[in-house]
Amino acid sequence: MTTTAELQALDAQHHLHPFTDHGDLAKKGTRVIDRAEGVFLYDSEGNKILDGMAGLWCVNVGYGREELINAATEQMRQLPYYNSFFQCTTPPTIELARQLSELAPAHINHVFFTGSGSESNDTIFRLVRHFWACKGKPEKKVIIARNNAYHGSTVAGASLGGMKPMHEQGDLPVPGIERINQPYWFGEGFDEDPNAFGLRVAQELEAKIKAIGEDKVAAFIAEPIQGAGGVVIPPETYWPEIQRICDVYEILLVADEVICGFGRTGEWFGSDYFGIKPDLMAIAKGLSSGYLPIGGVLVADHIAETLKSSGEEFYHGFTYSGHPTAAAVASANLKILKDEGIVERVKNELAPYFADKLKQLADHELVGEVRTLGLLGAIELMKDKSKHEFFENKGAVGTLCRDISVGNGLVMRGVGSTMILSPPLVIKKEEIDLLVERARKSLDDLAIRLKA
Ligand code: PXG
Repeated sequence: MTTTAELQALDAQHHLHPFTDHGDLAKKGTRVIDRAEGVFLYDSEGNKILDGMAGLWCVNVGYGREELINAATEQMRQLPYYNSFFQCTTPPTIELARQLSELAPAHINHVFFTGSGSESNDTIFRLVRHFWACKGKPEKKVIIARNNAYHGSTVAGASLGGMKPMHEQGDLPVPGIERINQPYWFGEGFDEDPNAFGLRVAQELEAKIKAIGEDKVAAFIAEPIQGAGGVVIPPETYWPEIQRICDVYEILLVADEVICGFGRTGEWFGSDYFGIKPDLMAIAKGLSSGYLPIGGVLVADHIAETLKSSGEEFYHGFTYSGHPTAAAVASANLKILKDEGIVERVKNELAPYFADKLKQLADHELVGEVRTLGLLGAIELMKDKSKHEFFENKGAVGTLCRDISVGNGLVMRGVGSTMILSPPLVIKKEEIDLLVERARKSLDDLAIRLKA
């Protein structure tokens, strides 16, 4: 058997990791995750770790689901791969498109398949421009996005995203993208009434559209709740105002549902939670619970009809668009979510329980705010909460807390000095208790380390 040390040495020699400082990584060594069951991971040293992040916000039905394994096996035997180009399709692809049309809001009945969330947003970038060109308004090209948003790592994904360090590498964003502020009340609007802040930040969209000219603006893109940006939950006033503005100025509303989709908020989509009516929705992650890579763009009827009647080809698509094995697994995953009533259970039982338990951490000396929505949670760490004072080096504190937490048997993700949680949707109440217990121990350990 290969030892952990041997695996780590080979990894360091040959594997370039995503979003990783490799010098730092080589010093610490990688953690080798070996197997998983339910909500628990097991590393190569035999440690059992509660996965508070559902992989990377994606393993919604938990690990080890035989239904998904069987769906993949059966489909691979029947037809592992065929494409959707050249007037072809496959039965699992058709079935998944049908299921998604049923789950999506009533005005959405088409899907364009991709292999990931980034590809979905790249598709959206091209699709909105193509759509307006088909409508005879080719000058409607600008896409408005938000600071600190995450829309993926491809050129369009990273450009639409609002992560400065990503833009600094390789001259991004590409032209044609404008940006407004995020509705991050705790970090950027703390002195204001939250609802007044939400309204004011939403109205930045209107001001931006007016500055550019509505005849030049194609779309506005945003995550219903920003995930990788730190679980930024907008005040109640935010989304209705955004919807109003998009309607008034004829701007396509694009919801990036890559994290919020498939039950994370206690509704099927974050858009359902906030009562908005997007024209396009990017999906991935929870679509297959991460068992196989698959994503897509859900397309509103009026856009699909425009494309279908344009008499033109949309010159866009991927080898793996509508991949039959990935589609079969995604279908089986949606069936589990439906048959087991997982989304309703998140809404009625788990989200209130999670909120109640996690908010008990707000009394900790390091915790400035705990916020949750559905099974998304954020714990904001502060240097001095009585003065609303953040740490100078937020990232170092978040990384330290993350490492302590994994050592204590809980995966939390640090975004700056905000600790993030997004557990599998099948987590049990006693596992939520364990999660919160380990999170508290990690905060206590962190406080000791920071004082030393
Ligand atoms: N949109 C959103 C809202 C996302 O969260 C993507 C698009 C891109 O999806 P793909 O499948 O191309 O990765 C994402 C992905 C993190 C982290 O550290 C978050 C994501 C990916 C990797 C890391 O929180 N989100």
